[in-house]
Amino acid sequence: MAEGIDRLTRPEGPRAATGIVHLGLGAFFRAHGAIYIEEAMKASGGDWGIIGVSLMRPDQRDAMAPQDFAYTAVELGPDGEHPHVIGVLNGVLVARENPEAVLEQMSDPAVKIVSLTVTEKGYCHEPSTGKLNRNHPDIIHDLAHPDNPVTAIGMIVRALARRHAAGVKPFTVLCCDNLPENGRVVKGVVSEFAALVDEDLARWIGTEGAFPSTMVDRIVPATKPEDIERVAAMTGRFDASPVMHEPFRQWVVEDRFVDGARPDLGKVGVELVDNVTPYEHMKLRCLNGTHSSLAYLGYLAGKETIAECAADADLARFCQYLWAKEITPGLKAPPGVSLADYTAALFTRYANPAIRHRTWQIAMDGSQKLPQRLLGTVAENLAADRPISGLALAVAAWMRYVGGVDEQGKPIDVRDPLAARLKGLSDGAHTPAAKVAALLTVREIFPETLAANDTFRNTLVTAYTRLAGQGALKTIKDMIS
Ligand code: CS2
Repeated sequence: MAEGIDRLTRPEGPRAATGIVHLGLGAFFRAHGAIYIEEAMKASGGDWGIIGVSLMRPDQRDAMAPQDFAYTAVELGPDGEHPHVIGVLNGVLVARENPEAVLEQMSDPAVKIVSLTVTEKGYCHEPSTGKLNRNHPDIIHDLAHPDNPVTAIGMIVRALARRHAAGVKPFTVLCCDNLPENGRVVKGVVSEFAALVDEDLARWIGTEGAFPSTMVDRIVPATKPEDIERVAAMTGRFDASPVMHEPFRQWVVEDRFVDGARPDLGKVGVELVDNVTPYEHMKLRCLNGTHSSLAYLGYLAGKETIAECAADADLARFCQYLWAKEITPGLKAPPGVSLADYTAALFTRYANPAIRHRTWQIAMDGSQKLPQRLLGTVAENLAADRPISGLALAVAAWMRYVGGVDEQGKPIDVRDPLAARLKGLSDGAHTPAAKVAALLTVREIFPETLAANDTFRNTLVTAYTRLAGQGALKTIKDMIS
């Protein structure tokens, strides 16, 4: 701890009783949903205090417990850094240490919402189909040990089973991850898992439960050690776990909660809608689609952050090209939204030099991200005779990336649940065409029809060959000139 500096303390005032359990307490939720929920309680009251759950590691709890679970959220704006102390967390549980405490908390009738940010891979589904992966070792574990679950899905089903048995209504499951129709996907995997346990339970979840889909947006780079030092110097308080975020935020939520029980989110700028799909397509494809494209191409080109990519004239033009020619032409804009304004604002967000969002961080878990970010657009463009060369270049860059060697011949630290398999496929093939063919066989990522499409395959081979032969920057330059 920085010497002579007091530890951060909770903001004064009464503490709200717990109404929400949040699974997967990472920086994103603490910089997004938690702040909205705190503001909603300040505006309209309600018992919506949050118990966070770390699924695996105790670090987050251990860092925050000495400061009574308060933390600093720092807005990184063009005019400087603005810290706010957030006191909405009532505690943090660590599921691996004590799954029973988590199940008890989730079974408490006072808990009305279980929200989640467990990242794409946390749903143990097949990204290309959205179905539960029944061969997932953790799912096999949770089916065999229902009172000792390790996955969010196992925890939700067990807690719902206990509520069902006790005659307590289900909680609303509020997914806040970047999945397409995220509520529907979670409902699907939860129902499939529940049906393997007890048909009656699955029926009850289907009729009484609620799984609203949401679109979440705020850029939240991982907190770095130097951020912790800077926050201490800025605020005069030591916070072991601050979060850093951009000024922009958006949360669009389908207004379907069990008994309508939720914080007054509409009061604080959350958009409550009947159908989130157009918002979520826009966001996943425009933002996350280009984020991943810049992450793979930028990483290969030696760019450390998205802001560095945005400052590179060729990568910037490539990103604008993707939006204008390949992504937005097939999108249906949400009511009242101009896609041109939306993407222009996105570019300004990317260019914010205060946000040091690493390409390596965004490149993680590509196998779980590609389908909803890039491949859906590719499939629709192929069907409608629209261009795909920019998107295919991004997918080819991912193929190079998972090969595990950068353009200088240095190893890449590839983080992905399928990393070993992807590397094996890439290493086992010796020409660009063979590598593309090998990686296209991964059905969890590429659906059969897309993998079999000759235009897609040939465009990928051309792109891969260029990336391997002349590097990412030259390939991009040639493509957009
Ligand atoms: C990013 C997202 O890490 C990633 O894959 O694309 O976390 C992105 O920053 C958020 O979705 C922005 O809302």
